[in-house]
Amino acid sequence: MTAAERSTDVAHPVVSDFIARGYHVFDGGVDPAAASALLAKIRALRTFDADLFLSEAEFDADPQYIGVNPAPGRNLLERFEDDLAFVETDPAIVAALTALLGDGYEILLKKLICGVPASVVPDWLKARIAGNPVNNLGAYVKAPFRDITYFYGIDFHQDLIDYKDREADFITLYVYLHDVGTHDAPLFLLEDSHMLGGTLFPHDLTKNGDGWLYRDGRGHEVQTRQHLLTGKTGYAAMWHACTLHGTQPDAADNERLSLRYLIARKPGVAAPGMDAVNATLLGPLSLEATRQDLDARGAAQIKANSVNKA
Ligand SMILES: O=C(O)CCC(=O)C(=O)O
Repeated sequence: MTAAERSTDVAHPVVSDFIARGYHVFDGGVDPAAASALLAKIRALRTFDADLFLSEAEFDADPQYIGVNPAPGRNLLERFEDDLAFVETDPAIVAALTALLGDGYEILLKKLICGVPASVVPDWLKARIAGNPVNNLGAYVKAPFRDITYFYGIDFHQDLIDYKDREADFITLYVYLHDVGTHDAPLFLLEDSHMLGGTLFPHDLTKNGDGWLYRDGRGHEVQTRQHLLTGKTGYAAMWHACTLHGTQPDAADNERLSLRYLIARKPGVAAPGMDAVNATLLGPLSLEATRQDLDARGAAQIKANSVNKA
């Protein structure tokens, strides 16, 4: 890569947005017709109703908290590779990813996320998970349906949470497959939170005004602004692996269906955009431990939740 190409990458708006705020929203998003067509195919395969869930007795007979999320061979999106071109070859997305991560960036993971509406979550389950910081419902969903990740809200977290000992050299790309308003469990994102680098989950957040005071436990703090990611079909945004975000339980009658990608620089490939962003962070780029909310089986051992007070 030439010096001129390097400076072009660093000048791209996605890089300045990541430095200034920790995220970037794509004006106009991606092709809404293609998003709707994919959504129709998904809905033809899966009904998002109470039948997704194990009974309480079935769950208690053999609780499984690990291996209950999409993985290679158990990922609904694997059958839709061609249908995902509207995201993966979208010129604005490709240009932003190239500016941040360099050539040949790689997709670490792509999956469908369902925000499950309150109307279909069984009462026994609601009672058990009330107040938990991470309500990923995979453990309670019947095995054949674990090719999607199901959330009933998740407290503010960094996507670094799943990657201990890995550098924050990756981004998350989120695409809404239908219109998402304030009642459809939109993502809440804390602007400027990336600045403190990696910090342990659950995070030290105090609500004030239209945002949150965020402390890293190492002597730094940053005043963040809460930004709600609402938008039309095809809405697309990406954020840094240290940017705090979360969702409240879906209070609407309908599920929210979104695409979630994690995309990283290829090992050994120059990524001047991401290097420029990471050079501005005050805290570490990687953590030996990312969370302290789970017991040895992977069950919640802390009851606390900030985003539900947002
Ligand atoms: O879509 C959601 O409800 C939350 C997803 C999320 O924050 C994540 O996957 O990191």
